[in-house]
Amino acid sequence: MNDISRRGLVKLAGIGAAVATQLSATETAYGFTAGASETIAPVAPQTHKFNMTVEEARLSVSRGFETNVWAYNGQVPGPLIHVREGDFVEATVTNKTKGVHTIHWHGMWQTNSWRSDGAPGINGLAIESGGGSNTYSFKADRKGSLWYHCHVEVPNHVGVRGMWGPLIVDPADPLPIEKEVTKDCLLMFSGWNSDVADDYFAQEDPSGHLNYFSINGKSFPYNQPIRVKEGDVLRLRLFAASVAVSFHLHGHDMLVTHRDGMPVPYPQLADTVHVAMGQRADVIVHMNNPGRWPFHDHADHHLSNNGDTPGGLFGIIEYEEVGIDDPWYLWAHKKYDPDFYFTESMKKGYGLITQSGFKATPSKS
Ligand SMILES: [Cu+2]
Repeated sequence: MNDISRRGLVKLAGIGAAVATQLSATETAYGFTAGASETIAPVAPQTHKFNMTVEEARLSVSRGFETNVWAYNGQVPGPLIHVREGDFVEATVTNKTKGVHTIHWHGMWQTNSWRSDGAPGINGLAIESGGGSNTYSFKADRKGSLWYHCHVEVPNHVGVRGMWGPLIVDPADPLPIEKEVTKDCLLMFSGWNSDVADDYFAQEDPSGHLNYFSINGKSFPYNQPIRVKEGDVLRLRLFAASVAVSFHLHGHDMLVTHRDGMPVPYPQLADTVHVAMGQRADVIVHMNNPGRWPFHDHADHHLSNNGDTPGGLFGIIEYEEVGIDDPWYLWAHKKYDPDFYFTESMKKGYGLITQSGFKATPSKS
């Protein structure tokens, strides 16, 4: 080995040691190995140009409960936007509804692109109803678990009309622990108000009286299990889109690695993770305890469907090893959708990735 490459390695080891200092205590306790940072070949930034729509539709959230939504590309949650740090996004959005809307790209700095921030009357205009359009252009200058949402009459449009979707920016320099992840799941938490379900333009603040709650647009038991196998390293990306959650997972500790897309200085083990309105938390879980395990919000009101329990923000992790055929298992006959938590979509490369499973029923106009 010559001196130059040795010096390079020493330098790299120094960087690795810095990361390891941050992570080692928790990672060691947790059974992960903190490897030295690897050099990552720089990738040329790409430009992702795509079209989006806002459509009037009916979303079935729970048995007996449908609501009017303004759905990005006809689906709730809106389609996954998945890019890499440093890529460029050019999204042309056409508004096919009777309301006015924007897209705010929550978390982006919008350096030199402030007019694409989506705050109406402040840095741009809302997109006109009945076919108006706007193009948002910006560089993905933030990384991690971001999201997008409308910024018009937020208590209605974001609060109870489903105007939100995930925006994942892969970091150029992922932490060693991120490279261990074998399964990615995105969970977007929201509330609904059946009193205003049929009236897009109800006058009262509709987010003040929520009586249904959902993960990715469906209340328990109409949502889906997360299927894993022993040895999986599961990342849950938690999005408090329109309700705050105290997310609890049975049988495991979760390592909180990122808040709002950014690595936390001291990753922390927790069995309950609070995510305030608008925030995101990434947690990584070592799947080492085969069984069937609930995960749920610990705000008790959120565990009901208009008062009926169990319901709302509740789900189940199913280990393959234990199967699902106990006759008393309440989800034994569930039809399984492997993309309900965007797991398959996250493997499909970059750009705008739609999910047919989240399509709402188009409204007749
Ligand atoms: Cu809107």
